[in-house]
Order: sequence, then C-alpha cells, then structure tokens
Amino acid sequence: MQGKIALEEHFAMDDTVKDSAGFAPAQDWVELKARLLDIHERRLAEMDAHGIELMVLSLNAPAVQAIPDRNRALDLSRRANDFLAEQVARRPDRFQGLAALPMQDPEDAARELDRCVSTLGFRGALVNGFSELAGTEHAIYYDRKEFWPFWAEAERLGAPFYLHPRNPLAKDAAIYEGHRWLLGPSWAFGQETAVHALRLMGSGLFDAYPRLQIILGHMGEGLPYAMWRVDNHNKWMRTQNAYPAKRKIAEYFRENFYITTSGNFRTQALIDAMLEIGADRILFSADWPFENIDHAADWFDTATISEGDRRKIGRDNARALFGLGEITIQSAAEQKTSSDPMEETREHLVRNRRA
Ligand code: GRE
Ligand code: ZN
Repeated sequence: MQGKIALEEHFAMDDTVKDSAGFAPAQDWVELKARLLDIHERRLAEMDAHGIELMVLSLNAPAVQAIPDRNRALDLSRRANDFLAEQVARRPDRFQGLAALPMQDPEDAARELDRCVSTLGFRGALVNGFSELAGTEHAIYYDRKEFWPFWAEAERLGAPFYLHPRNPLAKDAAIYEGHRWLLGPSWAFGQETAVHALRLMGSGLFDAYPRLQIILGHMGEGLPYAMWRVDNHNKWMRTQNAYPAKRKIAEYFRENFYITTSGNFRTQALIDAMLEIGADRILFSADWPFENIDHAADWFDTATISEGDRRKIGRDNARALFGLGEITIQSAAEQKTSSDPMEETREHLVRNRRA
C-alpha cells in the first residue's frame, strides 16, 4: 500500500542515543545507533521503498522520563523538541513531530505540550512510560491527581498522547531476576505499559476528560486480548474491586484509546484487535529503528484484511486523528488513490464509456 503513515518512529540526539544501547547486541549497535541518529537519508529511502509517505517522529526511550531532576528533564525536552521541529521544517511533507514531555513536573509538561502544539506545530506527545523523580524512589504514573490539569490541557489542545514503553525500575523488577530475556520488548515493556494504561482507565480520568485520546503501540500491549476478562472479573467482585471510573474498563479502551501495529507484525493479533477495538482505532506503525520497515510494510501490505480496513489502518485513521489532511493532499493525488471509494469506479465507468 502506498501512502502509509507511521507514528511510532524514533530518532535520537547525541545525548539520548546511549539510552538505547542496552537494547542491541554489541555487533548491532553501530547499525542501530546510525539509524537512530539519521533522519533525512536512510530513513527517507526506507520510507520511499516501502510506501510510507509520512512518519510522525518521537525521541528514543526512556530519555526524558529517566531524568530525576525536573529542570534537566525540562531542558532536554525543550532541546529535543526544538531539534525535531527543525527536522520537520526541512520536510514537512514527510515528517511530523510528537513532543517529548517533562512529566516530572505536570505544569512544565502542560506548558511544553502547549508550546509544541501551538508554536512548533507538533501533532501530539509521546511519553516513555512512568517518570523518575528526585526525592521519591517510586515510579510516577500519570493517573495521579496532580496530573489531571495536564490531561485537561492535552484535551483542550486536542493532542493525542502516545504512551510508549520503558522497562520497570530495578526495584519493581524482581519477577524478571535471572530472566533478562523477558525485559524490554519481549515482555516487560508490554506488561509495564498495559498496567499503566489500565490505571488511567480505572482512575476516572476519561469521565473528567472524555475527549482525551491515548495511543498504545505493539497492537495494544496485550490489552485487546485481556480486556474482557478484566471487566468480567470486576463485575463479579463488585464492591471489593470498585474503582473511581464510572464505566466498564473496555468502554474507555474503545472510546479513549488507539493502538498501533508497531513491532507486532502478526495478522492473528491484528484480527483480534479489530474484533475488540475496531479497525477505526488501529494505526499502522513500524517502530523504526528498532524494527525493520520492510518487515512492517511487507506484512501489513499483504495481511489478510479488507482493502478498506487496510486504508483506514494504513493511512486514513492517522490523518483524521492528527488532522493531517492538509499536509498529505498533494501526494494523495499523485498516488491516484482516493479516500472516496467510488472514485475508481467512476473512472472505470468513464473509461468504459469512452472505449
Ligand atoms: C522502542 O523504543 O520502541 C524500543 C526500545 C528498545 C528496544 C526495542 C524497542 O526503546 O522497540
Ligand atoms: Zn517504540
């Protein structure tokens, strides 16, 4: 499929690239590092070769979220966002931006989100899970009440918030001791992020800010598969398991969440997600440079789903969610693919009549 839009696609700066070093075997680090630091060369060539028109870029992980000092977290966010804005300005037809945010201070985060959306033209934010904060040994999760003014601002700005994985803190990772292979994308990333997302759903956040939209990668971090069981059990436990939110957890999942295909190129998983959250809330992504663009695109382009769903997931849902219409119109015309499903039929009829 031509004209795909991909939105969990990372870059690094010199002072964040080392955060990704532990995720590649030594012999692959040279390659991964080069991919992270590149934007306009190899990346663009990969996009051209595999039908990706637009990447919505974000900083690598955990970066800002792992900086316990508030001021340093804010400083890195600003520098990363300014750098990204410059890159987007060079090719706004091929790259757009998601903001890095210093969630260590909810007010700073809200102000930086406003700056990124209102001044730099970013499309939303991507945050790498919980934040570390000096003076507390606990991971800070964003269902806490002090974040609600931040969420109000995200809703006001219409800015989707991508909740991206990171590993749990060592003190919270006893279950993985001696099983390093379970850390990172193989398991711990998804577990960590799914629980964070469930905390948001149960907190009542989406009753207060019903237009808020959260994006999860990796086909929803396991949640489509697990959602029914969460609600089914809580229904039975009623009073003991009461949570602040008003509705069933799955209702928030279906109304306040989008999921992407990043790093989970499996048709069986996609079809389950389509049955649970619906094709309107699934978005194509690769997870470059941690995953290969050809793996993502070759799989997605031939996955056994309808062509209408492929267009939605590959392009149209992202255009609607991020308001990308005005950017992509020109190349959509070039590709001779229309969002109007009748256009090809009309062209065909006209050609037949002429013939
Ligand atoms: C990611 O950010 O998506 C990521 C990492 C490290 C390993 C794999 C991966 O940060 O997908
Ligand atoms: Zn990622």
